[in-house]
Amino acid sequence: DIGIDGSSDWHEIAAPRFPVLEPGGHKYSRGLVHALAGKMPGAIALAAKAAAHSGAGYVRVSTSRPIDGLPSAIVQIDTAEVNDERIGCLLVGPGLGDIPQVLTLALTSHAPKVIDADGITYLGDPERLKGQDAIITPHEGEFKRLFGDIGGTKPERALKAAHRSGAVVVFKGPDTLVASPDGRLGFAPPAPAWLATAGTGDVLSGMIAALRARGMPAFEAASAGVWLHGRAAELAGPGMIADDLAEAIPAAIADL
Ligand code: NPW
Ligand code: AMP
Ligand code: MG
Repeated sequence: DIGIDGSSDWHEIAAPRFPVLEPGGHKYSRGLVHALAGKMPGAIALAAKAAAHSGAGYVRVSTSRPIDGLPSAIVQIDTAEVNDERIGCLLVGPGLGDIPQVLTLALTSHAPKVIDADGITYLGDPERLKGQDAIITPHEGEFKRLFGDIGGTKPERALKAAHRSGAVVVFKGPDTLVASPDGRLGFAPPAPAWLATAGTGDVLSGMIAALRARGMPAFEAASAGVWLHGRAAELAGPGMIADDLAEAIPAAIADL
């Protein structure tokens, strides 16, 4: 039985834990995000760009073919050092396509993880998340693929999914909410309708990965990421595309 209590908004949950930049830090101490690419390089490029704009000191992408437009990220062809101790967060799923082996490789890593998109689809069984320090970011379709038909309201379904998988669940949509296996629930403020456009989910996964890599705990990183994502969409305005959304992140952070 999971009761819905302790619900609160981002300011109560995550604002006090938002990372401050240490003047003496360096790129590794500011968080290394390692992203695993797949068949659609555009999606991981959006996520990598969003992670960099969200303050990750270092973004690395493993891929089997070159990815354009990412001069600040290290792009590694045909290697994936998923057990590098410096990884603050591993990101898998955006643009992955039908390469479940990449997900299986990610699950061998001890690093905290954000699993999105096709990574969620190819998990198959939420039991595979047990013992993983994972945040998953499903939309309604991905949620049903992984958890089947869980009854109840959206908050009840999210909490049951978090409880079953042991992962923090960011259940996306016009009314995104964040559920923790320990029963905490965070509600995002309503996001502008123009956020529903291709690639914005990929941007969100990169943002959350950066905040996790910068040291925020999973539930707080997920909540802060969702809140900043909606705020960046407001600032980017109607007609924005996912590329614009990633570029609006620094203004959303400056606005805090
Ligand atoms: P319906 O229409 O409701 O019956 P998929 P995806 C259902 C990459 N991308 N929101 C819906 O069914 C992603 O990262 C690459 C959305 C629909 O048929 C993934 O790797 C881009 N869908 C991959 O593409 C930019 C909902 O689910 C199905 C839903 C596929 O991701 C774009 C869609 O799910 C994209 O991000 C909801 N709220 N509720 C790039 N630039 O390279 C139900 N559905 O098939 O997993 O497709 O989300 O587009
Ligand atoms: P994805 O489904 O992975 O492409 O992610 C889409 C993003 O847009 C998520 O952050 C959703 O929460 C958000 N989103 C989807 N539908 C709406 C909507 N109607 N209004 C506002 N935001 C939405
Ligand atoms: Mg998506």
